[in-house]
Amino acid sequence: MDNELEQIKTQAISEIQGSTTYHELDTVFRSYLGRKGRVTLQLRALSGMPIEERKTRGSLLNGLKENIEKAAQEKRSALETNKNKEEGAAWIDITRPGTPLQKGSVHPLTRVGWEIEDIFVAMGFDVSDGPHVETEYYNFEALNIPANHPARDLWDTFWLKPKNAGYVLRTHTSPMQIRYMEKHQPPLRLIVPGRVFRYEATDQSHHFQFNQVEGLMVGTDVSVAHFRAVIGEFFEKFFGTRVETRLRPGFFPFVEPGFEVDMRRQGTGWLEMAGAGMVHPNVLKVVGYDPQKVSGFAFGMGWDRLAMMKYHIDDVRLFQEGDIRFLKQFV
Ligand code: FA5
Repeated sequence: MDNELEQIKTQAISEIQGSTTYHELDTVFRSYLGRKGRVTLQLRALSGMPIEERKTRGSLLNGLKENIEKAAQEKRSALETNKNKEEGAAWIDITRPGTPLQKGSVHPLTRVGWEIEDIFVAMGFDVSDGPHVETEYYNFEALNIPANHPARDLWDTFWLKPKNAGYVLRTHTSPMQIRYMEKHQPPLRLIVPGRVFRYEATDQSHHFQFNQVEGLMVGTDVSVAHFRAVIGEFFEKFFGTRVETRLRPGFFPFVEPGFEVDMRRQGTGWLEMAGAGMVHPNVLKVVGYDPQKVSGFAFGMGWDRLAMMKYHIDDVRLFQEGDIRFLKQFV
């Protein structure tokens, strides 16, 4: 093969092997052996040549043509194999069962919160919420706990800086008693579910941030008997059975008399569930009510403790650790 044909062969084979798609391969192939391809034109030119030259050159050109066709055929097969491989990798068996999606669930404390609200709403209670950052006035003073009163030590408080600005993370939901009474007139029935914060060490039944439900009922002749009836009805509905409760005397500056409410379920000891009492006359006066005409009861219940009792959880900290193995039980 003369030099020129040798060059065409090398170039054609290299271009053919470098093709990455059928389309590219076809274009290369046609540039040599298509109707106006380089080799085709040379084949056509043979007819004008003297017979001897035509023979020699014709055989060389036909050899070249065969080489190009062979190389193109091989490349076509190679592309075919790759295509099958790629398609094989992307192939999806739509009849295969899928991986089930992980199902989320409502956090047990949220669920308990909803249940608490439903039960009290059914008894005619209004539901309200208040700020987590509270003023000293609402968290303490208006609740009959003046500055420097030893009762302030009952609640270990997170003070916001600077301390003399008088802002705290509310230590209980009781400030909402004041805020609500300032805006409403008796008779009233209210619950306030919400988060509270205390600067204290944690243990099985104590957390530094937990949830309470405040309850307040004010009207004419509201008495401890009303409180017992309401709280008894609540426990029965919440636990779906009668539960044993007891009232112990307890001190809270904003009630008089005050008591602690304990409850016991089969197989468990007594657990303090709530602080409660008859609203102190000073508190009624602060919001402009006349203690001679109206009376009321108030309570502050540990919502996390209700969840502990309901689901037989022996450590309150589990509710806040976000451990998926624990939370999965409540799906
Ligand atoms: C109070 O916070 C009063 N505000 C309750 C009250 C309201 C009394 C209205 C009278 C009238 P006490 O600090 O005891 O009280 O908390 C109330 C309830 O919250 C407790 O009975 C308990 O169930 C729950 N509790 C208290 N401390 C924690 C804590 N660290 N972790 C989880 N639950 C707690």
